[in-house]
Amino acid sequence: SNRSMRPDRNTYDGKSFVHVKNPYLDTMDEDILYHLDLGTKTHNLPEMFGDVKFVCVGGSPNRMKAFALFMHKELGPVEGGEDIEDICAGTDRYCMFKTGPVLCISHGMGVPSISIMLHELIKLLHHARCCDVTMIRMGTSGGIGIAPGSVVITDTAVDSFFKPQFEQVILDNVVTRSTELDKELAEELFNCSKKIPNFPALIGHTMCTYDFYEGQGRLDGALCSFSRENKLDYLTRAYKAGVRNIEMESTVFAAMCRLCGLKAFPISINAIRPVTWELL
Ligand code: R2B
Repeated sequence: SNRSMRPDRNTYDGKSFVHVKNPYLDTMDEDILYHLDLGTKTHNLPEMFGDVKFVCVGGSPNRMKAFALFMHKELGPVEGGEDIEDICAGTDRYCMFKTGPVLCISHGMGVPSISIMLHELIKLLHHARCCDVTMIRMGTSGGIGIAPGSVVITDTAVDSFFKPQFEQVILDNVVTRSTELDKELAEELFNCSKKIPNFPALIGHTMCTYDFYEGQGRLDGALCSFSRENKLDYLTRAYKAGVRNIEMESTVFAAMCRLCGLKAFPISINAIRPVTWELL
């Protein structure tokens, strides 16, 4: 047989499976996905999720439910009627909806919140033996020097120093992980956006910060230790480095998906004022 296992890409028979890079997982009798209220002994994960091809994540539970309902209608008449149930109803940490091959999950705000969700979601996709999965973060963000309401398709997720990397603290070590994304996917999505009338979209770098206020140069937090000039200087340097929007999850999203063999891209819509920065 010409069946071949490609450990480098985790492909089998041309299909790409999800990597989990943890030798301890195989030795565990049961894996409990605490914050999703799911587990390998309590749920039949392959039956529930085996057909998932697209995972859409976003910060707010209500927005993810609205998107899941939209997809539910788009995909046409399906069993179960008009409504969809929150699969993670047993926890109020995250919410999850599935319609056909599309899984929608909320991730809360910031790197630690999305990272907890991604650990458990990636293990879920692995246990369910899903293949050829594409992950999309559909988030909100603040644009820099671009029209409010426009959509940024991220080609590279960068940190606060404009570097394409994510620094993960592991025990007391700092491990630097790449945040490089699939550029072809970004182009593909951009081409789709051109076919939709009045849909302002662009490709650019997305900067991920650990703080919404001082970390993003806002002057209206409880603390502000820099001047208006410092802020403009920083945002101008970010713009010159290719950054077109700022949010709080893209680097860990890119780094974790990349390491686990998942195609991923973040896209984010820029909120209308006061979140969009105009560079004069
Ligand atoms: C965008 O919006 C949230 C902050 O308001 C945060 O989750 C992000 O990345």
